[in-house]
Amino acid sequence: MSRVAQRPLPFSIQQSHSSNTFTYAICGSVREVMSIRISIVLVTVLSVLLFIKVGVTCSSDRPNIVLILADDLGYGDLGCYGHPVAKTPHIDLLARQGVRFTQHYSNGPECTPTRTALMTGRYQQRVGGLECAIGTGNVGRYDEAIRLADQHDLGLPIDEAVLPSALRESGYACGLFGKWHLGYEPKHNPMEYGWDEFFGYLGGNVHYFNHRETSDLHVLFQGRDPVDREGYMTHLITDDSIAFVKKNKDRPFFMFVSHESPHFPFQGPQDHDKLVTEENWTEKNAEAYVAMLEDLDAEVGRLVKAIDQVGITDNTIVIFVSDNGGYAGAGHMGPLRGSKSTTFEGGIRVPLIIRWPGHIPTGMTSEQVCVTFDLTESIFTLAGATMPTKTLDGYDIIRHITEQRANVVRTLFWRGKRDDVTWSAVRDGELKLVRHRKGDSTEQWLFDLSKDIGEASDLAATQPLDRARLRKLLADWERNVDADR
Ligand SMILES: [Ca+2]
Repeated sequence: MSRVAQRPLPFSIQQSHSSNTFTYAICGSVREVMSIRISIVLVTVLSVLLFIKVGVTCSSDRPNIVLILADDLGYGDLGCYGHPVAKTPHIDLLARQGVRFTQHYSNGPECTPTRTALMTGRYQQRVGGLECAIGTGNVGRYDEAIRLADQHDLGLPIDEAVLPSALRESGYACGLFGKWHLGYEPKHNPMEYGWDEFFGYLGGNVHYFNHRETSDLHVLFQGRDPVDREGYMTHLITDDSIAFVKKNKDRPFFMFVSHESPHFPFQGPQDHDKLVTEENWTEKNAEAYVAMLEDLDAEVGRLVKAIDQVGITDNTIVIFVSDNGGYAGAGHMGPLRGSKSTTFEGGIRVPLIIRWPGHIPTGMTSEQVCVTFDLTESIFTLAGATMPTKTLDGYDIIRHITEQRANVVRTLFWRGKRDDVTWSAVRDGELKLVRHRKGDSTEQWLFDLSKDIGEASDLAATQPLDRARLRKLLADWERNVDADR
């Protein structure tokens, strides 16, 4: 007992000594009453001080979150995922320092849909008009999107976007650097969604050197204002990201580094003088593509070095991920079938690497099936942010890793639209149903991914019960998300 009583308190008691001295000058019952009152006041004051101290400690202990999103980076586009040519030592090092996922999916087979899921933490189909990439200059590309564009409403509705606003409310500094692609209208400017800082472009892709869209539209913004900058897009994004890290290193921050690379137009950092016009905007160039990948890798390395140099390595989660599969004929999808815009694996299975020294294992490979909005769920939890009233669809994948849980079985859905084409898919455990509809014609396939990662053997005819079961899952899910509009 005496040893416990002599243990130093976690706060100073000098103030109580001095107050107690004061009480001894008062005599009789008055002295006792005063003593009790003063004690109550002291306990209250100390409780408040302790609470404030604990609160401050928690706040400064909350991790920084750096989310690096590559654009159209295919499953096989990194050295650590088997690219045959490109050298990506910095991203490979991140993988060795953390966890590399082999079954991570983007929520959409294109840019806008995946980014919608990232910002909302829910299936993007719960929001209208965002199941296809918004076209250059704010163009809707399927019926619902066209309707919304006509009424100047094509973009992410403010009340659906929860990620930056919730983190900001919980005390995080929030910065977005690079691509937005969730609306061109002023009411859809990123600054309206809770970002403290934004530098980047509103649409899907720009010329890497003059930063204009293929239509010659000026879309580069600093906050709410149009801006002109000199330099290669990937480098400008990194420059502003590093400045944000230095500025906010002493408080919790969430930074969304939304790279353009390696999306077309295919211009490497040395291609200043290459003539890029509307005619050759999407023209493939293997050499330029590799140069873009290697430059992206170097810029990720430059950013991570800056994070390490300001001394916040252990309290900063770095996530590297892609928004959809690689562009056909340019990106590498490794053993996967298909490419961007399809719901074959090549369109949606993408690299994901997470580094958080001291909290998650190093050099680990995870086969846990996961998807973009799992990152949203994880970030919410890490930031201690207040969960939105709408239920998020994700699974906390970072907690899954930190607690080293056994892999869990997932049932996940995809649907993307463009013109009269709809690509859909459902993955339930290892079985996956893929459906392609164009006008009135429908094709569908059933695959067992545990044996057939390349989706080469269609089981639809030989496993009709599985096919029917997955079709029903997909139909039920479509009814559910469409009812949310
Ligand atoms: Ca993309």
